[in-house]
Amino acid sequence: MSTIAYLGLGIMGRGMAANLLKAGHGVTVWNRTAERCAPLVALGARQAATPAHAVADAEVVLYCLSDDHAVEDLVWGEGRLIDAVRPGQIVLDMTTVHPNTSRKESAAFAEKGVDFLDAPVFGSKNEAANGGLWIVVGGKREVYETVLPLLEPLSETTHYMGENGRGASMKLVGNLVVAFQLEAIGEAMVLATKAGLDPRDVLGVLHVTDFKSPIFDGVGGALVRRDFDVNFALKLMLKDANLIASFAQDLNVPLPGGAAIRENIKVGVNRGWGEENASAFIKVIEEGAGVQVKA
Ligand code: NA7
Repeated sequence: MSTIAYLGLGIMGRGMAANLLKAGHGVTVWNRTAERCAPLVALGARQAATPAHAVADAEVVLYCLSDDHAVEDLVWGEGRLIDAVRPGQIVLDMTTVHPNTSRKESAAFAEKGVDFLDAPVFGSKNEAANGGLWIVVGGKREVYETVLPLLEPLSETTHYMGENGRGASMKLVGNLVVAFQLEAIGEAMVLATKAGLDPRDVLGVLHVTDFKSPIFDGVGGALVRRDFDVNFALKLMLKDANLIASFAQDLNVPLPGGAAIRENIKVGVNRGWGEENASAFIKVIEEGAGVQVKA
């Protein structure tokens, strides 16, 4: 069993830290808002007052924060993680960040004799809680193989994508597909509703066709129930859409569809739905059509 530090106990981090504890690892947790550590302490975690205290005895350090700015704060800013790590430790960043941020982290940790993996995850609240995430990893293959036993209780599958930055790149590629699926089910359900189709009948057909998708089932079902409770916040989806746009810009890849979806997400956040589930931007499509999808 390993000695682990888990930093950042948001929706994703708290599920992953709990699964590491359940797998029998010794876990020390830290979160910027200290009260959020309580449920993990109840499961047997040790709570640290600072990131430096959390990583002092750790063999492996994992963190999952909201965005690139939070990672900058933890590593080089207030958290000063870069001063706290020791040679021989392994650090995994599970946040969705720009691949350039992953490469910057990797270079900085390498100077300290620390191996780094970018290891963002697909899945949201339920998959994090149930150990059903899909993890995409960039970094040295031998380091990936060393940490695989730790990733198993967190994930349904893990995927080695190549050098540092490639895990982060895969995550943005996947999130582009997710964005299209949300836009697709939103536009389809709004059109169907305005055409007088019963939304449940529409979902019944989509569920069995050769273009079915678990996202269509999940988001479509929540849409007819008007359930926008947060699994993955719309404000974070906007963050990801901005990352995808910047990543594509760096590579001079046109993403006309992605750009259109980003505009809808932006409007949704400006309408005050940023703290709701990512699917809440479908309300922007509804407003455009003057209908509401409900059973
Ligand atoms: P949440 O539930 O919004 O959690 C975000 C976490 O990041 C939470 O622990 C925050 O601490 C922490 N955070 C945010 N800003 C900072 C700074 N500046 N310094 C330190 N810690 C910070 O997000 P999710 O768990 O849903 O998502 C996490 C990632 O996975 C994200 O990249 C998604 O796109 C995918 P707090 O509790 O607010 O003090």
